[in-house]
Amino acid sequence: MQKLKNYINGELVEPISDTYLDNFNPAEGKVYSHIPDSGETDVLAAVEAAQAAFEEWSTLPIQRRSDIMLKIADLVDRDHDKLAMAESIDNGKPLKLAKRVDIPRASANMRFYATALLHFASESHQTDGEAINYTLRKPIGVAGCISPWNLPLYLFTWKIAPALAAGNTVVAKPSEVTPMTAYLFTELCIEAGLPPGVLNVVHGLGTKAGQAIIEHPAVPVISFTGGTTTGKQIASTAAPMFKKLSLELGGKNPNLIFADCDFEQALKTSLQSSFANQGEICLCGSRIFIEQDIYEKFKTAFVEKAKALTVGDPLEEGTNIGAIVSGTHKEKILSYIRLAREEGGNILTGGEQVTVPGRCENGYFIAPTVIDGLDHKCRVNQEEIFGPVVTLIPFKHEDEVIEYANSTAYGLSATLWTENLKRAHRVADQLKSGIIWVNCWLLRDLRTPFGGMKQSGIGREGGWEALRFFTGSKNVCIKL
Ligand code: TXE
Repeated sequence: MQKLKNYINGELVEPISDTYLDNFNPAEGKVYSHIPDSGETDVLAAVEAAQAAFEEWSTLPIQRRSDIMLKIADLVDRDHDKLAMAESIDNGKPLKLAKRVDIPRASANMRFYATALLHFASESHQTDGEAINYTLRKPIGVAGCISPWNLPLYLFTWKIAPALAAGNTVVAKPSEVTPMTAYLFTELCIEAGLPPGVLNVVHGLGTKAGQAIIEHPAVPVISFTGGTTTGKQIASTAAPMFKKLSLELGGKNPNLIFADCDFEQALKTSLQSSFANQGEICLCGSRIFIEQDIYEKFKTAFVEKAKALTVGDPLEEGTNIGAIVSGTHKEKILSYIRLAREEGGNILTGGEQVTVPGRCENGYFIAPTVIDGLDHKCRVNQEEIFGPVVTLIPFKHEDEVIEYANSTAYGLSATLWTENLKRAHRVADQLKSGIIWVNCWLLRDLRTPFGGMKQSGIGREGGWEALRFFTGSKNVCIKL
């Protein structure tokens, strides 16, 4: 059985403790590889390597930094099919999704920041002929990048690319639930000739290896994507150490469908925003608010389409819904479905786990689930479920649905369906979300600021935001 290794100082190495964790194939419900159960000593070695590499990497001509990052992107593209297969096996997502979304976006993340760094500039201010100010933006040092299991290589590269492009060196920890593609990525870094210590990847538990990265005094900047609860834990460690912190956390995203929408488009895209990646995307629209006049029409059509989705072997072309990422997460989702029943909800379709015959009979599968009859304030409509579960809620007036949409502790994204331009601007302005899609979903321009409000996190990723996050600014004022 394959044993993954840490990537420290340019080499693939065993964990110092020589202890390993089981890595599951969620579609089959069984262990298929082992990952290092890294601890503080592994993290210390990684940070030392990153510190030693910082001077050279941070002063490397930017074209050289760009070239190496572009070479890595080329190798990701070369190994597209291998990486997509690995992602599908590790996460449980349909192979066709990994091929179409996860791996191309990982390559795009590397390319985007490999070229952005060539154009990243700062500003200068002239003060009434008295003085000239110029702002320096310099790399900070060793960046800690911690990524989750839902879009493993996509979100791992979304963090390390800007950190590296800005001239930092990195100690990264992918989720212990889905470590495989980050491991394969480190093999490509070696092949691309990334200098030793520039990127270090330490595998293991969040509360052990992850915590050791957060609390290491020589890691002044942390970028984290994961659950809100974990985000609070990380912030409580990092804040007293005055670390620079970016937190991309959970969401309970509203999807507002007005009667004047393009009905077929709203229906088709809402199916995607509800169940793509088994609903395990922090941007999924898990609360669907439908204007009363079209509520029954939308409900009937949406439930019919949800029923038609194929839950199956992630490797099969016809599969729409793959395996839930872990047994633990499957139980969490099922607990919320039970809670929905207790809170008086109607399960319109789904609501139970599914047995997929053949090789996947012991895998973790849940049917796409649609629930209505619940108040917008109940727990199922307030708490992140992070699975193939959505609720339908009717509304009569615009100000009513805006109140409902803004009623949770989260504020990551929102989707809005209307053909009325004034309403689109008016409602988007009032929604308390960091990202708002009108008549579309998950249409991404990497230059745009990405992040949430309230308990969906702090800071922004994307575009210049990420390069500003991963650099420190210094203003120099010179008397004329
Ligand atoms: O992720 P965790 P989990 C949500 C989703 C899910 C919940 C928890 O609702 O049910 O978060 O998911 C590392 N110090 N999202 O528990 O714990 C951990 O090893 C340092 C939304 O699977 O947040 C992993 O690498 N690191 C999210 C990463 O943090 C720590 C995507 C995420 O793990 C740590 C995933 C610690 N103390 C889940 N504890 C999104 N916003 O996309 C854990 N980690």
